[in-house]
Amino acid sequence: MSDKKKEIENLGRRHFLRNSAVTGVAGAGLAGGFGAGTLLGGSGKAQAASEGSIEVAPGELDEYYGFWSGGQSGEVRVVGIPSMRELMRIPVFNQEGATGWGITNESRRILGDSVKFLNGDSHHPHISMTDGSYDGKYLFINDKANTRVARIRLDIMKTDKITSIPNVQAIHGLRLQKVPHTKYVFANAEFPIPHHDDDTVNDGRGMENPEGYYTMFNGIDAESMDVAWQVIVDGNLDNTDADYTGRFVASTCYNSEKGMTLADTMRAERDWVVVFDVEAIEAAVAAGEFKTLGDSEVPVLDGRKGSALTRYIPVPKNPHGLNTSPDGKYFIANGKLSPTCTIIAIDKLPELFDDAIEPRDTVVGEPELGLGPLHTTFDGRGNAYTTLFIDSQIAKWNIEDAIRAYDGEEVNYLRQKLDVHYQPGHNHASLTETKDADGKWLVVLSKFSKDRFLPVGPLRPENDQLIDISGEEMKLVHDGPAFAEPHDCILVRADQINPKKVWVRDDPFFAETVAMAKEDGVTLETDNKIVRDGNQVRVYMTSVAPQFGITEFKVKQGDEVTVVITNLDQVEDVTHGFTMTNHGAVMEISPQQTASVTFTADKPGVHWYYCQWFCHAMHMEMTGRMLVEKA
Ligand code: CUK
Ligand code: CUA
Ligand code: CA
Repeated sequence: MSDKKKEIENLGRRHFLRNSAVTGVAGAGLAGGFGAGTLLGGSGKAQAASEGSIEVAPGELDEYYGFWSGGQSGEVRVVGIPSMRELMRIPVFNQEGATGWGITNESRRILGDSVKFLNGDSHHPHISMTDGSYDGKYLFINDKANTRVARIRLDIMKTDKITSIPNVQAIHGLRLQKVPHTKYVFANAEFPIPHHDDDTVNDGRGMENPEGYYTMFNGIDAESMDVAWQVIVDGNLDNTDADYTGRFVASTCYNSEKGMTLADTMRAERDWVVVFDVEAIEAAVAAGEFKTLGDSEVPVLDGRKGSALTRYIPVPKNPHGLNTSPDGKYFIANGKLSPTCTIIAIDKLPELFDDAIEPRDTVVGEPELGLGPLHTTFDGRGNAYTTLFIDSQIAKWNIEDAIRAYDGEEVNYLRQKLDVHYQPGHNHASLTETKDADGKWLVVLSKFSKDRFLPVGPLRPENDQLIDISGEEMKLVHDGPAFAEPHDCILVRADQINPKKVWVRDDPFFAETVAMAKEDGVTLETDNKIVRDGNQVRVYMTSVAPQFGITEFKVKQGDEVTVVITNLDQVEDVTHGFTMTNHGAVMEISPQQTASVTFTADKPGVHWYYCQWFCHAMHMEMTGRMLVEKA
């Protein structure tokens, strides 16, 4: 195809997408709400890769870890940057057959009662911080689908805690306290539900009266993962971010109308950002100024309009992303149905809480950027990068210039617009949510890939694009297809993460299994032993490539069998597995790990088990037999 023809086709498909996106909104009667559209205009074509900049040669390592939410797949993915190679998948809210997540006893304990859910919807991965820098200890992520928050231990890259949040529906926005350290995980529950006068929630009464619906902002203790407190708000809650003093957290609300339909949620020209005063919340909890709801013991505070705990700052219109600039100066709310972002000066918030100024007095800028601003990220050099969903672009703009323009100065705050492909949601620059923002790489999570990859049926991959932002100009350097559906990602310097190479034997991840073995008088590191306890049979064995410690055991039909395997291999990367054929039982056993799985031996006969993780030249022969006697 000629270059010219290609260019025409490119334009054609961009227009198609853009028109359909606008029509979708116009159909709801709102196209008139948008501003003039692009101010600079797109460059029209992708830039060529700057020579060699993303190449990570065979045998070389990436400079950054990326942690990707897996969206409605419920998992977290680890990606190398700049190569964009997927390094690992960490199952969280999903069931996963390679490692046995949701199947092994260790993972089922972590999933707790919520093990009954086979799905999750993870959006916002964030790593714990100390003094505003990543400390590499934990990664937290929300589950919108089943109202949970999970923690991943980054030394082993496994989920180690999952908490179901009571009295609310759908945890969406999630961020961490940055300073002095991550004491709290802040989690926005999105959907308002009926609250009742007798301090219960959503028990079937009051369903016809949306006026009585509320949602809550949640503070979760990052160490215990218990919910520390909940704050009732007006409207609903979308995204959130914290400041660099430890005192303030801000959340967007797109449904100040408390509408129950799409049209209702778009009626008001302005919704708001609600700012929470964490110190005031803690003081109110300490003073006992709270109630509890239903069976839950979590302190519940009233943060509705007029409360001392919150302030509501009007911003246009159905705002979405909320991002703190890495210099700690600003909260930036992304307008979505307004072509603007709203810049809120954090140093004015103490005055606002003292009622010395009005809510809008905290707004120091409101730059017009283009259609559908969703999320903003930063390079640490004073520039912001905002995704424009409808325009399919990234707008690079200068924050201080935008503030000057708001003051009436004639200054162009827009630096560049770059086409992305297509319909970007989140974007994220390296280290941007910490004070160490280094402005090297920008990842854009495009919701549509359309024609960028070979077609794979009606369901298409997303397109995660990598942009070099180290220079004056943004340069698109890589397209990366991704399965459903990365909402957000973070980029962390490789030296900030220190994963273990093999398990340590006293790891709390399998401590309960070790305790069970102790009660059975079994030393996991040496014993191959079968313990019968009524109709429960516990089969303890070791593994050393390419052999299980027990290659034959006998049980009775109907027995509940628990297989516990301790992998004695010390060699990095020699992971074994255990799969019992036709029983749905599977697990990963990495070097020095103990893992266990429980199933019912409900079929008489011979059932082979095998190692499903290729570990050795004789891996195929790493098998054994379970002999089930007829009942
Ligand atoms: S949200 Cu998906 S594009 Cu859940 Cu952070 Cu904005
Ligand atoms: Cu052990 Cu394959
Ligand atoms: Ca609204």
